[in-house]
Amino acid sequence: MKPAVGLIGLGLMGKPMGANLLKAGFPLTVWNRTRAKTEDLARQGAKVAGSPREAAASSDVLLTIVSDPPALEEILWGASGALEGLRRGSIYIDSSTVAPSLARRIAKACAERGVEFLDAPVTGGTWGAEKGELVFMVGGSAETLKHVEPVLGAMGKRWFHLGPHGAGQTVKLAMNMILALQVDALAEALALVTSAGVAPERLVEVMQSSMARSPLLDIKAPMILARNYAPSFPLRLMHKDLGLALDLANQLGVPLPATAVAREIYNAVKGSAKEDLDYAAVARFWQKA
Ligand code: NA7
Repeated sequence: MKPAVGLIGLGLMGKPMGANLLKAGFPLTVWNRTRAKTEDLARQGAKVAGSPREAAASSDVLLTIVSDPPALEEILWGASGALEGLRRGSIYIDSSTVAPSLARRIAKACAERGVEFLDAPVTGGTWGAEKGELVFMVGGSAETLKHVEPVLGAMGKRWFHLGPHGAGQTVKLAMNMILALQVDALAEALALVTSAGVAPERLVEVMQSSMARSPLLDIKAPMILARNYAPSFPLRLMHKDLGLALDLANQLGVPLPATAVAREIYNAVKGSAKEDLDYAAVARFWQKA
């Protein structure tokens, strides 16, 4: 019999992940702060819990995917929080992107309750979440990971065991630094070409035949050229991840100069935006000028 899965956080990522768990036949209980977002999954067969605690209590495997460290702390340690609901012997997986130190704190709290924890942030964006092609970066015990492979397989195509608790989050922060810097570099190069009077499409065309080609270019260049920044991966979350990477670097004494500059550019765009934007909108830093 398939384990009962609980899912907390039905944002851009969580909702399609939940739909894929249902499609794969897992009994699913969901909770979301804004209850209206549970309706689609309820129609597809999910039960809706009254609190994070209730969702955790009904699960063999609990999965959370919420915005940031304060959101995760709220659903775990806040009123009717999930931690107190977790059953001894159950497994808890967090797929939010948060600080590695928070992942280790959660692992400790879980161990005290006889619960196995994995930090398992994802890459692949909403597109990967919808297609069931996410990639999980996992920290924690390899044996626990083995147990939940069928659950991860319903939502993703690959998972990497990267080390002890926090290792998944560390690699995820490094991954997002690279994506943020790539899009920032693309936006700068497009600004240069455009100012010099060459059509920006031509740069993209040449890049597609060069070493600078990347899947990221396929997705983000059309958004920048069309100035269409409907959020697939929101800029506010990329800004958060760059901050988390810089915090980690500060703790370790590792200089990240390019990331520090990029974070200021993301910060400027985030500060001047009224609407929720994709992180490709970092190009607005130059487009406004
Ligand atoms: P979204 O679409 O912004 O969704 C965020 C989710 O987090 C959504 O379910 C929110 O509930 C929930 N949230 C945010 N703050 C809180 C608090 N304080 N309490 C409870 N729940 C909260 O993000 P994505 O799905 O794109 O990304 C999720 C994670 O994956 C994030 O860490 C990324 O960096 C990677 P709401 O619906 O607003 O009530």
